[in-house]
Amino acid sequence: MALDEALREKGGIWIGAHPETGPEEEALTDLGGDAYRRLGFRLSEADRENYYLGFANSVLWPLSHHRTDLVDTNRAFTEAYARVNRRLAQQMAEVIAPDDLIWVHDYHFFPLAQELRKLGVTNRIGFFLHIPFPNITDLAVLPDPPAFAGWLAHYDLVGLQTRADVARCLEMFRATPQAEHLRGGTIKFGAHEVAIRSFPIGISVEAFTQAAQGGAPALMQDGCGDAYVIGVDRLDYSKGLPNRFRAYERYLERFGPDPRISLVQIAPPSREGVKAYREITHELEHIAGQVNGRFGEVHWAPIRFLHRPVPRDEVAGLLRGARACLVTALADGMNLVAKEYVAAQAPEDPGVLILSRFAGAAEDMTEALLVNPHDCDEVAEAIHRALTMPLSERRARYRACMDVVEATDVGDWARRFLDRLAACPPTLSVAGKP
Ligand code: ADQ
Repeated sequence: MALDEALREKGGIWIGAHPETGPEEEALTDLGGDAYRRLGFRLSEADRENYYLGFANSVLWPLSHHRTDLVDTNRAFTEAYARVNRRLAQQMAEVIAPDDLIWVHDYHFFPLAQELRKLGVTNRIGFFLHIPFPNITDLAVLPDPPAFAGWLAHYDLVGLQTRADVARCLEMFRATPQAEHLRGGTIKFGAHEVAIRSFPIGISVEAFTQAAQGGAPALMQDGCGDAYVIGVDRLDYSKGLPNRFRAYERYLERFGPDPRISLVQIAPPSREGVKAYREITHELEHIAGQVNGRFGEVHWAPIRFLHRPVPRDEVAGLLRGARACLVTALADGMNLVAKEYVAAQAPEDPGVLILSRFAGAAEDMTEALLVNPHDCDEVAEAIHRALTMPLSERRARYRACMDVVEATDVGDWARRFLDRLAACPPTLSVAGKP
C-alpha cells in the first residue's frame, strides 16, 4: 500500500518475490502493472525453505523479537541467505539506471547493498527495517555477528521505526571497531557514511477511515452480544496472543462474565511452514476452548477466535464497532493495527486502544492505555477501565492518538524517507568494503 502510492506518484520499478516458486531464472520476470513496472524475483522451492522460512523467518525474525530460543542455526539457511541476496543483486544490477534511488525493505535483504556495491553500483541505497532492531546481545546468535554491521554500513540511509531502534543500532555501531560515530546518527565506516534515522511508519489514514465507515460487517450482525473487544493480528508468536487470551480470562475471573461482551480475535494463518507458528495455533485453540468451556453459555462464547483471513474492509468495519482494541505484542516494530483501530473510530463516541509498551507504536501513542503484556492483571484491569471509561476521557485519548496517526500518514512517511535518501552525499567507494 505504502509503496504503491509512492511508486504511482514518482514512477519507478517495484521488485519483489515472484508469487510462485520455480526454477531460478537469469532475469527478473515482468509481472505486469499499469502505473509502474513490477518485476518478480523467482525463488526455488529450496530457497523458500532455506532462505525465506529458514534464515529470514527462523533466524532473523526470532532474534529481532527477543526469541533467540527459537533461532534455528542451520548452515544451509546461512548459505541460502547469502546466495539469494547475491543473485538478486546481480539481477537488479541489470535494470538499475544511474540516477535511480534504490529503496530496500526489511530483514530479508540486509546484505543487498553490500552485494550491489560489489557489482559497482554507486546509486544511493536506502534500507527500511519494519521489525525491531535487535538487541546487541541477541545479535551474538548470528553465525557471523560482526558481518551484520557491515551489511548495514553499505547503505546510505538506514530507516528504523522508533528512536529506541535508532539507539540500539547506534549501540551496535559503537561496539564495532571499524565504525566511527559522527555527529547525530551518522556512522563513518571506512570511506562510506551511513545515516541512521527513525521514520515511524503509519497507515493511509483517509482510505482506512473511509473503509471503516462502511460499518460492522455481516459477521457481527447475528448474536454476538452488544459489545466486543477486538484483536487483529497475523498469527505470530511475537503478537502476544496466548497472554492476551489469558488476560481476558483474568478479566472474566475478576470482573465477572457478561454475556453482552466478547473478545473477537481475528488471526489469519502465517508462515505455517515454521514449527513455532504451528505450535502457537494449537496453543490458542486450546486456551480459547478452555476459557469458553469455563465461562461460556449455550448462546455465548466469551472468546471468538477466527483463524482465517478476513477482507480488509470488513476488518475496518469490525475495528470501528469495537469498544476496545487489544494490542499485546511482546515485541513489534510498529504495529499498524493500533493505528488502524484509532483511525476507524467515530470521533463522537470512540473506543479505547489498549497498547503494549513493547510495540513501536507506544513510543508516540502515549495516550493509549499502555500495558505490560506479560502482566495478565494489568491487561485485565485495562480492559475493565476501557469498557467503563467516561466519554470525555475516551474522546481526549482518541484525539491525542489520532494526532499521532495523522502525523505518520504513510504517504508522508514514504516522501520523507525518499527525500532524505536523495539528500545523502553520493557514494564514491564501490570496492565492496566501504
Ligand atoms: P506485521 O507484523 O504484519 O507487519 P502489523 O503492523 O500489525 O504487523 O500489520 C499487519 C497488517 O495486516 C495490518 O494492516 C492489519 O490490518 C492487516 N491484518 C492483520 N490481520 C488481518 C486479517 N485477519 N485480515 C486482514 N488484514 C489483516 C510488520 C511489522 C510491524 C510493522 C509493519 C509495517 O512486524 O511491526 O508495523 O510491518 O512496518
